Amino acid sequence: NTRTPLIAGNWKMNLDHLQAIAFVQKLAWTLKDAGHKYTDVEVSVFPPFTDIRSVQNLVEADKLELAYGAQDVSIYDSGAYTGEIPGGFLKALGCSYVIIGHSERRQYHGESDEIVGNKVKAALKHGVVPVLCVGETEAELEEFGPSAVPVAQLKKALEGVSQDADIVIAYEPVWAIGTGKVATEEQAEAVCAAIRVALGEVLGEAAAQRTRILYGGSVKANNIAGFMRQPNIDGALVGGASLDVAEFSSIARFQ
Ligand code: G2H
Repeated sequence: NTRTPLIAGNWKMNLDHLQAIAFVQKLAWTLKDAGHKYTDVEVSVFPPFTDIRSVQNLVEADKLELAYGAQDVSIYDSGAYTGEIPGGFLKALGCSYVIIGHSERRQYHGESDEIVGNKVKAALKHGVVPVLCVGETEAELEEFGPSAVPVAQLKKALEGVSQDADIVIAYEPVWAIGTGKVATEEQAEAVCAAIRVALGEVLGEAAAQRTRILYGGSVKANNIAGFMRQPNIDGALVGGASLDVAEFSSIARFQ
């Protein structure tokens, strides 16, 4: 396939803007030293909102081969929505991507499939690529089997999205997030393959072939290679292991 792999570092609520500057500088040097080619594997970081301007300055000043994005976006464009950040502001800060529907937002902030779908549309409207997260809890896995819940979440979130939309999907089994419990390569591949079939049904075959599907959930340097060998896994959304420069840059090299 011709999909460029994407290694995405979801910092969650870690690293303030000063730590972010030090981290991004070190990451860029480490990747460069290792001979990393951005055109072969795209690397993106997802810092907290308050870090994005600092990351932008650094990336632009030093012409770093590094993408960045936000961890959430408002469904609104502007107005009286205290605490919200709209897609237009992310675009203005050079964000390529925005994570949408992460299980932590679904769980702790009550984000429904409908809200997630509206956020996907809000991001697309402003030219920011949504990284749409789907995944099942352990109880859902037992009740409905491996791919039913992620596929249903995907279909709901993509209602009304155009066939030529540029999106990324991240399959993150909730039972494997930050728990150290990793899905096997075969388990992850089976769900990602089912997601690709569903993408074909909703957005058409061309979109299904073009769209990158990432695996997320306790990805580390010592398990990335196995995931990247799978035909339907095009990268990883990395949480804990994205906070360590050496570990994250190893992951970006699949080793
Ligand atoms: C899943 C993942 C990144 P971790 O949330 O989104 O985190 O790699 O820590 O399981």
